[in-house]
Amino acid sequence: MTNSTNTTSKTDYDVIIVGAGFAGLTAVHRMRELGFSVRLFEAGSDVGGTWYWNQYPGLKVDVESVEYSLSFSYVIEQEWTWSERYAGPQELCRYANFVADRLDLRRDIQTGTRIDAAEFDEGCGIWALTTNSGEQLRSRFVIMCTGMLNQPVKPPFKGLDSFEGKQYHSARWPKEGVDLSEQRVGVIGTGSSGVQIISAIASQVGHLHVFHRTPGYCLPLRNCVMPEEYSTRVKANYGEWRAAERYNSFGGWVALNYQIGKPVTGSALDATPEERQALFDERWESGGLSFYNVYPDVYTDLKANAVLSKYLQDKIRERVKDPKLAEILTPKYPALTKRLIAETNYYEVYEQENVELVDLSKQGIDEITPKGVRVGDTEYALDCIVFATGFDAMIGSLKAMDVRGRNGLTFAEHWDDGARTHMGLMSAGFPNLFIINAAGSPAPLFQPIILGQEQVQWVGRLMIKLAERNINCIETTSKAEDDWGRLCDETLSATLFPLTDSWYIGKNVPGKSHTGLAYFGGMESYRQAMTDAEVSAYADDFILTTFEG
Ligand code: N01
Repeated sequence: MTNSTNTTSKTDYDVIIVGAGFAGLTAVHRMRELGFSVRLFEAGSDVGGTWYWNQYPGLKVDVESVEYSLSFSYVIEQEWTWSERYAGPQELCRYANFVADRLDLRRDIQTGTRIDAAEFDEGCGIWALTTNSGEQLRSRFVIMCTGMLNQPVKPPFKGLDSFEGKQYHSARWPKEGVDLSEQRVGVIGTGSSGVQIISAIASQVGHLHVFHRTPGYCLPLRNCVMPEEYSTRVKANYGEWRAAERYNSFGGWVALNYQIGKPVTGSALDATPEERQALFDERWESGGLSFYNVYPDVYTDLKANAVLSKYLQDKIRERVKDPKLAEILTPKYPALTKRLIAETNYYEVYEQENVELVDLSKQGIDEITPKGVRVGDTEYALDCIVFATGFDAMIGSLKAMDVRGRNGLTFAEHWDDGARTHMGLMSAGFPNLFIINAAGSPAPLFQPIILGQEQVQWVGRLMIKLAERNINCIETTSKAEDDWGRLCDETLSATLFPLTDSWYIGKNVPGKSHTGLAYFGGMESYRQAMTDAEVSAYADDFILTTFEG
């Protein structure tokens, strides 16, 4: 522990939180429970986070609503009832509002206010933040709840700005909706966003061109009106459900055919073909992302994975009648190494006469023209282009902000060559700043609401411990970052994920490094690392400072 001289220790709040998604709401509640003064700033005009920003047609959450919800409040769990098995963004935003009102969080939340800049004052260990209206605020701690999939990316196509029609990004869809009827629409991208948009708009638009580069494993979501019996049963057993979620190391969700999914142990290769078929069929019928809960070695062993991949490839070939089209739409990479895509009647859309797939696997988009999209010698005339081209995942939102730590260091500079964090929670040179569901955490492979809650709990306990010891500044070390980055990369290379280009490993953004981007070792070992830091009283891997005065 070092001592330093206090310059101006006056603060407006103990903690400033950025972002009013589920993690931000959790953080406000927890900080207040612990007795800290807190203020949350949100750029959007309302709470809801990712569900506030993503409101494109057809969007449904791909984890069951009863699980994709906050678990720290018994009152919230019991009083809120979901209307659908998989809620849409409007209902998820209503839920976020319900949480904010029911827990009386709103008085500490300022919406419509973006934090434009944050600067660490090294003289006193305090953050000075500036909002978009020029308001200046000082806080001892900052918790960034800015989301792992928040910063949209658009490929830098030649002629992008020349297009005379309308263009939209899936992640910034106008809340008032867009009338696409009779329009010639082009959708670029067939990840989760593109597939849901395509399925929803195909029957409304005049003509739909799908610009398709890599096929994904798309599976039926099987959404439905929430069965009352199911909702009641979950509420009566929420404790058991939540525990099962927390200890499901990959995924972090467990619902299966409205039951708690039994954890599967053992190798896919040791099971008989009949056993595998029965397990896979059960998941297929259950719908959604339940294939994440199959034999654990599908993540690590190509032969085990091939069994699952073939099952899912056959399902696509059964659904797509035209063999040539089926070939284009069938992925060849190991299943699960890119996020599964939960859909409703996606493959069937291609049977419609007004829908045309443009295969980009051999010839990419050459340019956007004033009239549409050109691929090779063909120009596709369009009234509207939808970019469903994804996000600068894990690091994008912090890199885009003007956050300056020690020596004016920004995240854009610090993470230029790959993400650098310790446990995905802190970054060297950014004292007293915590990040939730971010780079270096298991967030891409675990339910981010649960992870966010556990991280916020960890931060809260840390802040209490610091206060008890009269320490007012904590910072992780470069060595801890190096070690954690190495661990992230080792856990990644022990899996099949490096075999496929995806946002999990930064390969959706040209030139982006995968180093330290996410922790692939599962939630149990991640939790252990967080616990070890606490047990050691932050002695290793952290610098603790007390400012006098
Ligand atoms: O983004 P993506 P997303 N030319 O990166 C294509 C979560 N999410 O917004 O695969 C042509 O997955 C790219 O092609 P390719 C979920 O975790 C959840 O769909 O790189 N195409 C790909 O098809 C998800 O995984 C929900 O060959 C180009 C697409 O754009 C994550 O967000 C809903 C291209 C991008 O797909 C991201 O999903 C939505 C180019 N130059 C999202 N560049 C639910 O809960 C990119 N593409 C339901």
